[in-house]
Amino acid sequence: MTEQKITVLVPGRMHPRALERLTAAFDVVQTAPGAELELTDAVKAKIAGVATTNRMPADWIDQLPNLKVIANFGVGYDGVNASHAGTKGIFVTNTPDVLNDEVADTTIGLLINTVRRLPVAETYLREGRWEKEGAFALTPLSLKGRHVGLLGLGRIGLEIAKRLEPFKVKISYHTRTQRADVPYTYAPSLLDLARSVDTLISIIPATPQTYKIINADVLAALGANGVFINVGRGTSVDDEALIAALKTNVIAAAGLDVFYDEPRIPAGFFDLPNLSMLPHVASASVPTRNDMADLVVDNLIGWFRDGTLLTPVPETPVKG
Ligand code: A2R
Repeated sequence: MTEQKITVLVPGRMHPRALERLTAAFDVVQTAPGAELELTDAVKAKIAGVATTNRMPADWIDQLPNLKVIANFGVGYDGVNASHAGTKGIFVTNTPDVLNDEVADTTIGLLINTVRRLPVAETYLREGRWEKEGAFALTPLSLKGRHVGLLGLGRIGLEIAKRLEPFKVKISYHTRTQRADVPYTYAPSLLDLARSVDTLISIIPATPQTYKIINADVLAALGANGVFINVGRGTSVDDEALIAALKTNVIAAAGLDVFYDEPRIPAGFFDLPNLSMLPHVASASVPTRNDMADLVVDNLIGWFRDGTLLTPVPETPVKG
């Protein structure tokens, strides 16, 4: 196969199935985390494709003179400088849609964990406290009768909204552009959304415009019965404001799957009994991660076979 002559760089870690398929189709150069671009100029000149897990800054792109395409593992590609790649005629792909259901399912799980304190209740049982101390304390919060606001109603946000419908909660949303195809109430700003709901779910990408937009004002608007859930990106949240809001009951509870500087968690988070945390696992099942791995590899194979990209990002548009 002609693909075997093409060199693909894997800077750092990569899903094992993606790596296995890449190795079968291409000459793969994999570098260690922390030494991603430690390569000779001759090797750098051979690299035509990159498969990465959300890391490809401009200066890495600039070191690869013959790079044609960067395939990102993940729907969020904020760690890949796609606009810089675009100016150089280099295409970027991501892995949308194949993870929508998994992330939406996990979001509902995290919401219920947060409101009904299920992980705390299980720990109580496992520690033998049920038998010794009696029934686990009633949860002050309930999902019943809530009004949920979605910050972001894209591919994943819409799946979350559909899953919320059978819970009989009211649903509103805020995006920059109102959607004509949904029955949910539109809020023209994030602050308007926070004022009108008691539960806020963030499922927006990390961009300069979304940086720390969930701030003290938004949390105050959400109110004392408020629940905040983040399954988008940690950079959307002002962590100091969130810690203060949870400590002083400006809001009632929060559930986070994503963090500002993963896997480092602010020390203040661990002391908050009204915070439920997951280690960024929303898409982390074997079947869903396999589908994401296949999409990474199929984008690269398609491109080097006949110029087909299955899922190019908007900054580098190509017809698939
Ligand atoms: O604003 P719009 O109309 O482009 O709607 C998008 C919304 N969004 C924003 N909403 C308010 N203010 C912003 N500055 C802003 N920027 C984007 O986020 C849209 O409704 C949603 C993104 O949807 P998709 O592009 O379909 O992304 P998907 O697949 O739902 O994934 C969302 C994010 C990923 O970027 C990862 O960071 C994370 O979830 O896994």
